Amino acid sequence: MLTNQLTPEQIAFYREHGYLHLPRIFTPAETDELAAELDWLIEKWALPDASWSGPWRQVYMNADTEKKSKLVAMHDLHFYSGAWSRCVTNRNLVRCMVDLLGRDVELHHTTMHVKPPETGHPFPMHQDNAFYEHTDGRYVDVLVHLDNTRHENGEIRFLPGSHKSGYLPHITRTPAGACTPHLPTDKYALDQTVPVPAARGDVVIFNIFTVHGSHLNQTNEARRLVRLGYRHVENVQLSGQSKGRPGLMVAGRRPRQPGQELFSTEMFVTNPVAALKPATDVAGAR
Ligand SMILES: O=C(O)CCC(=O)C(=O)O
Repeated sequence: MLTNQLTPEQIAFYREHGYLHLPRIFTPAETDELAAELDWLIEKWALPDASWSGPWRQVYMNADTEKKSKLVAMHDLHFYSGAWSRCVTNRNLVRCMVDLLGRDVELHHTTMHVKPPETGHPFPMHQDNAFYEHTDGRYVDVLVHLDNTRHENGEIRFLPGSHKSGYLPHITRTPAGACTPHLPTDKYALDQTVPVPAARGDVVIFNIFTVHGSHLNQTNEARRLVRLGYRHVENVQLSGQSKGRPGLMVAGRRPRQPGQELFSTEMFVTNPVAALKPATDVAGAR
């Protein structure tokens, strides 16, 4: 079995705090290849502005920045690039997932988050379970760093131990209509969080219930991150992004339940254009 990549101390840190920084999971050569492929994806496929909506925008940005702020994003990079397929099955990374999730691990999604220079979109505090709701906490999000991060370009920030509270109610509507799920800014402030700056080739992982967010990118270079979502194969998804879609088994096996059918061979997306619309157009996705 693929296991024992993480030390007992690292596993205990993740269980206690709900996140963990893992330096140098990818070699410099692997990181260079992933970054080059990411740039190609940004040019050819990504949505140039998949910004999140909601009243939090006025709290974290002044009026001028708010108008200019953008997020470059797309889902499922591994459907478009072989390098990103190799990334999701990286042996060291998969061993970490087995250490945290158990023997049978399924890939759920990959999502690009690129904060463009100077006004790259902040993220209000939220739990990822608000976007892809699962039955339990056996779900790890992995942020692959293609650039060094720090305060100035909006490194990831966490509320330590917040995963222990389980799923919290998020704001999903305002009087003006639906908005991107987020936690109230008066109760969950970015300033109360722990920053986790990381280097190119590092990953930062966190639990699906860990409250997190990030500040604006104020530098003159893009900040490129890709999130990979892995779950225990028996952690059933209840709603949101990619629900009902089988994922790649990256470790172990998919147990068969009594009477369970094989997966359909029909295409699961009937309207690929609709599937790529940003969060503001597709409730529960981003
Ligand atoms: O890209 C960021 O700074 C935030 C990432 C995030 O919130 C997420 O992946 O859920």
